[in-house]
Amino acid sequence: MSHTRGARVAADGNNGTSAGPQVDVVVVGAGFSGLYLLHRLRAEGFSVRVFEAASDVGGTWFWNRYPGARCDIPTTDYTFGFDPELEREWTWSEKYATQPEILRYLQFVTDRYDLRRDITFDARVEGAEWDDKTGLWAVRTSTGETVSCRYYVMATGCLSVPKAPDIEGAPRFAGEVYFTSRWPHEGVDLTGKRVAVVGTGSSGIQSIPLIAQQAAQLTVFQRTPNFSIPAHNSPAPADRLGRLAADRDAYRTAGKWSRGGVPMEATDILGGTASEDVRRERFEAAWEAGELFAILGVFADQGVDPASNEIVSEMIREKLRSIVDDPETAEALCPKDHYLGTKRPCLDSGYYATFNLPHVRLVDLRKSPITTITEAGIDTAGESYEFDAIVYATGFDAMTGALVGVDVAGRGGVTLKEKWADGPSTYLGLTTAGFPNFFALTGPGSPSVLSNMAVSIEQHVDWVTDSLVDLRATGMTRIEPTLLAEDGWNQHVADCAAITLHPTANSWYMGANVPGKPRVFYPYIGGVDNYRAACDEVRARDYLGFRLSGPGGEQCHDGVVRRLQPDVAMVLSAMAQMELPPLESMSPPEARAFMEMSAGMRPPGPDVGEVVDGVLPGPAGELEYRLFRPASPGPHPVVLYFHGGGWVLGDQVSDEPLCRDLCVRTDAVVVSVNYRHAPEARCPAAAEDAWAALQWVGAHAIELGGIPDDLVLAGWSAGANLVAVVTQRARDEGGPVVRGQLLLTPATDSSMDTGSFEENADGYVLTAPLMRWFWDHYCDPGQRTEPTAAPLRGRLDGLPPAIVVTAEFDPLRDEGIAYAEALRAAGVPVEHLAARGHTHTSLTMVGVVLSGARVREEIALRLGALLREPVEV
Ligand code: N01
Repeated sequence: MSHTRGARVAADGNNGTSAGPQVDVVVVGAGFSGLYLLHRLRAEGFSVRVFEAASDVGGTWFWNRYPGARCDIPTTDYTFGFDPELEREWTWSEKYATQPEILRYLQFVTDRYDLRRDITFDARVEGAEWDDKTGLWAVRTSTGETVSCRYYVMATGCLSVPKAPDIEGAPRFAGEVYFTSRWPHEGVDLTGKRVAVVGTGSSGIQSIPLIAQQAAQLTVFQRTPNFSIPAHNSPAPADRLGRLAADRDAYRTAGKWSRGGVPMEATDILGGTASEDVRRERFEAAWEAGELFAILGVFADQGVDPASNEIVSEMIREKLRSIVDDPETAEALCPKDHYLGTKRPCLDSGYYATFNLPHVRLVDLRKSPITTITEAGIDTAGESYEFDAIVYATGFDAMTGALVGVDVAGRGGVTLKEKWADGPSTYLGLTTAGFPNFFALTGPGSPSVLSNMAVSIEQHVDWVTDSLVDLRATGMTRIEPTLLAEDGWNQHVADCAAITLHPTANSWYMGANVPGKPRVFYPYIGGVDNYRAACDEVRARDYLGFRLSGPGGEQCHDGVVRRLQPDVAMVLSAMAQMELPPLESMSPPEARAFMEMSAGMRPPGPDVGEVVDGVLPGPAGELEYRLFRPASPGPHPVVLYFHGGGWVLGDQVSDEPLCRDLCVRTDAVVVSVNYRHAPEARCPAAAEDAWAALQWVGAHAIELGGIPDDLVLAGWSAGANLVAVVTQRARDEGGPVVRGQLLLTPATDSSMDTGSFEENADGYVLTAPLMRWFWDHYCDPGQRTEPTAAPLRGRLDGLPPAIVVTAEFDPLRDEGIAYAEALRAAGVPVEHLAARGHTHTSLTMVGVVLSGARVREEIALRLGALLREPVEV
């Protein structure tokens, strides 16, 4: 395609239809994202038209002109980084620029790249329809124009549609009414007036100190107190400027590959284990820095661990109490109903101190809700107030409001609003099935509002532009995600959110601020870095999860780009970085020493009531055990547990965090018994020991604080293999009574030729070579097919109910599934839990792989049912 500078005619209008599009791309919105997209597409030779509802560029920064409006990401970072020349030509005056300065910047960018000539202002896009026959979009605007285009991009922003005022009586008020998000361009003079501000999110908190400077009386109506820290606005911070000046490219690259889009030193300090001095020091540094990501990153675990979060939250409350003179007002301002960060914290300039002014008053709507707005003011349950002006700082229909607000109809006339009635569904937050050639920049399912928007916008624009260039180069004219890819992405977005505290809050991130809006977590919280890697991978794998077609042919590499649980992926990547030697390259004693050292670094697992060490008699000497007793009064059911480690590694304490977790979740005594290991004691020594342990524990239940005959066997990996073996033997030899068996990612067969063995041969901790090493140490080839080594080959009828847990990325997955199916076929009640996105080891990583907790909870529920179910003995 040739470069058609300034032309409004698409260069590629040939997809086998008689009429081509009027332009290649229609873009909605001329804010940060629309402007950069126009620049990039034009430079690549695409014809583009941008429609903008406002009378000028700026998007968010055109509309939000309320006093005090500033960015909350330092302008060293909240700025375009795509062109070093542009960066040389523009100098920000402050750490956090004001709205007028940001608007001037966007106007400067517009003029510098001569963007205006392709933007139609005062034109709102009202509808867009896909024609599947022609492969074109028809885009309708409020000016009556309809434009056909090949690609339709909504660059409409995440916080651009104000939430409708949902307060009874609002239209009745006879005084002046203002919305922070639609502030009059000529400004507002509130001097000498009685003013109400409703809402204490970022907009309220930024504007209240300035409104207080003018108003004769200011009354702030607060429903939810929000966390706010001082912005400490000043000239741009010297450290960031210094890093930028020293190596601009390195600084920008660090931002692109950071979690939030701003270069930051990530900490591995945990709130719970840090000393009081360290806690205080880290908090004070973040408070002084006055940066969002600093206060959100005081501890590595504050976004996932309530106790760690509370440490930072309480330190903020302490600061607040020290600023606000009136203790009752201070207490009302203290956020207590949500975890720090689960609603966006604010950066303020004198917000809390404003409440010390004699003419400023806080009304706590939790105590005294608004009953109605009257002609003269606001009535609460306790009092009537009269005002000259009401300012609504009540927020936005975030992330999806602007997208579903336009009548976008995809294939078959289905609208985006219809498709997303139960919540947004996207692939990469950019595209959605049924809507070919449609892109939503910074859409739901992308990091967007959780990140530095400037960085996220550039990444999205680059991805879309590069994709359109790729399509053109290969003669493709259509791109659409598959349902498989989209469902997989939605699942990944939800998995990422589920391990955080975010879903607990009534936030706009959750759609909770708009009545009737679906409650899901809208943005992607897996990090700008991980997100960028996923997008890059999709392209590198030749558009994985997309269907492409055009004169160049058709292609579809269907698949899911992120299948591992996000925290499992993090652990695997951290392990890969350590370049650890493979266990099978070591001797068994070396491997044992290595495992013991690693175990010393993990979290210990939850507290239990009591831990008791003991020994029991085995066929070749004493067997050590460790018993974990619940804190609740006994007696308790008993879980006899056998550890994993391929019959070569481990002992009665090697799975301690898992045993503690089982103890707490099931409220049962867990007895973890050691057994002899190979190669010193080969098969069937371990199974003989496990059998002896079962008999002894069965006979000594009362002594151990257990309920007689209320016993299940549990084991992980090789330990689960032993459980299966001794359960079969207990059936054959008439006891002891076993109520059930928990087989966690069990080794059930020695064939090592299953699909999962090949698929997951490498990269997921338990590798195929390691499994072979275990079998070779444990058992002679001739013996491996005996049921004492391979329980899958044993007789399975008449066994107690089983809970079989398999992990998706485990070489042993298929033999676990085979065992569950064979048990079921033999008439044994079986609950099979398939742990999606987990590995052989990840479910045991208590306190490290947080997503494993959900699976262990499921296990505990089922185990609890087995233990407490009355059975005929
Ligand atoms: O909106 P919000 P915002 N009666 O939704 C209250 C970005 N931003 O415009 O929490 C009484 O946060 C509502 O109460 P509650 C930033 O990402 C950035 O302030 O629902 N009160 C809440 O207190 C931010 O997060 C900057 O209980 C009602 C407030 O109104 C996002 O935009 C500046 C109510 C709304 O807070 C949105 O911020 C500004 C009712 N009926 C915005 N309805 C920067 O600093 C709502 N509220 C860059």
